[in-house]
Amino acid sequence: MRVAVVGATGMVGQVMLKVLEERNFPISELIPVASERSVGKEISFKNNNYKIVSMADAVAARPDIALFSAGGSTSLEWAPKFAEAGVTVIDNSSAWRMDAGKKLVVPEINASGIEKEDKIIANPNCSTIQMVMALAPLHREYKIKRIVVSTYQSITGTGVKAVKQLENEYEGVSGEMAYPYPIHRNALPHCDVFEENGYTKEEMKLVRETQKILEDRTISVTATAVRVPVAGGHSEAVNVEFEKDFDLTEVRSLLNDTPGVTLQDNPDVNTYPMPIYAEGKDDVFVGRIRRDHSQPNTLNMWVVSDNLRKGAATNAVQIAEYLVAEKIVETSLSEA
Ligand code: 2RA
Repeated sequence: MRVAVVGATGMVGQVMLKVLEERNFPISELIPVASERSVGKEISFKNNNYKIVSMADAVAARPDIALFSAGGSTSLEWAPKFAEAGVTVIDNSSAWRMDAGKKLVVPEINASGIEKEDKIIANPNCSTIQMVMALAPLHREYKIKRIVVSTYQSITGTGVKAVKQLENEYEGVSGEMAYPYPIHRNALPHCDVFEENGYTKEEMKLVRETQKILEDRTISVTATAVRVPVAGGHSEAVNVEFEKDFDLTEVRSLLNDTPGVTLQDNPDVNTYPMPIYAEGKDDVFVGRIRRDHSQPNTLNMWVVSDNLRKGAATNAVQIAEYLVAEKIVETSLSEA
């Protein structure tokens, strides 16, 4: 496979390259793509050096698959150009996620809906991916009625500028601000921008994307997304009401049997998910599972995952793996 990584120098792009290498994705040629200022620079991949190319040159090279993590505006402009050239795009931005004609995919849940005609496939938002990974098996069994979720999101979700801001604040030096306030010793109830309805885009992604991925518009979701001075991953307190009652032992068994989900749930010995444990891993970790006694058919859980991996890069690479395994993408366009 000839694979382009668009946004190869960014945080997620770098993790995409790492994951492609770790999972030995069948790459015959890598085409790293970044902004004009990076064109010509070299990156190392599988002990080979590759020159970064421009978007136009990457389209002309006609890769088989293009993994995008370059922001929504770049994706809106360039993903269609790659698609028109016959390239299958897997895009990590929010640009295409709610487009009725585009698939929004978490492979373990709905990859089977991908067809050859899908030339732009959307990677869901990180906080959505980890939540639906934990909830999908329970939805199938007990049918979700309502979700109340509070997130505690890593600064890596914002990017390099936020990581640098926290480092500066640790060291007591001033510098460029990624947030309107200090993040050190703080918690910001402000991820992405505010919409007219008083919720942030990040909170509304949890509402809209969850309904699309689970293919159920009857699911009610309300969210509060908070940025915290944590690096290793996003954490979420999820309260979920089902149409049907459940058995806690069965809930644990369903989660335990779900590929990509790892139970970490034994408070008696201080075992529960934490970002310092999840960092660098691909699973979604679930713990603090307990019945919500304040109302029937309702469950509480704590969900943690590395937002740069399963929340972005790994999910995108897993979609690419599915495309190859199911022969949805097979021939190398350059040889066609
Ligand atoms: C964030 N989910 O955490 C968003 C984008 N990565 O900021």
